[in-house]
Amino acid sequence: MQTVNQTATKVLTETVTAIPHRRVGILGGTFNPPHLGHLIMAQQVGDQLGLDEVRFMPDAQPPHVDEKKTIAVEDRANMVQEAIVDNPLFRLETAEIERGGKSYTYETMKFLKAKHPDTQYYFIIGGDMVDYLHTWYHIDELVKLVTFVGIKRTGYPTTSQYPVIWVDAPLIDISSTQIRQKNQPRAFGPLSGSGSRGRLY
Ligand code: DND
Repeated sequence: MQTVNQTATKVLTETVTAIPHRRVGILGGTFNPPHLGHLIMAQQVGDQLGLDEVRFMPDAQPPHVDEKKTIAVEDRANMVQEAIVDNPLFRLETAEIERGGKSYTYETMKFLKAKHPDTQYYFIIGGDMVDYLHTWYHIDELVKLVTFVGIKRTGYPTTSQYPVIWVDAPLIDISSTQIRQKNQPRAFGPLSGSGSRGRLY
């Protein structure tokens, strides 16, 4: 009898310790609009870190210190959904849309971590943003909730006062600002923000 119990305990312990933590990348953004650069960086991080999934998370209201003007979140989220739908690694994370208001990353990650305590979150940002982390809301607490992953970009330092894992990605010389300024729907297809919903930019 004693032997059976010991065996059962051993099996249970092994089962529990064998459950892997889910490792999820979060690519937060305003996605105004989303573009190929976002898809490439998400894929690179997913592949290089061997993540279970990468979630694209549109902010409801950009939380940046320098205010960002943007189109409606529903339109940005629809464009993201269209862009990622064929990639099994990618998902849409709607936590910030559902919460509404200013989308402070700390608030969102505190919420997601409380909901899924066993998930390890990797928050992906472009190398150009790493230098601004000190301006983020409650950054000292946020770095305890997530692992930041920085995408190397030429011309930007790969050092930070905060812990950041650096990932190489092919240089993607494209930005949402350029796309809005060029405003060339045919050149970018649905990601330009045109189509069944009409012109957004
Ligand atoms: P952006 O609006 O800058 O992203 O926001 C990025 C994330 O940071 C969002 O989740 C924000 O809520 C969060 N944030 C920013 C500032 C303050 C706080 C939080 C706070 O809580 O206080 P974009 O839509 O412009 O781009 C998405 C990501 O893609 C960014 O990390 C950007 O750097 C990156 N990216 C590129 N990286 C490499 N090569 C390119 C890129 N184009 C965009 N060509």
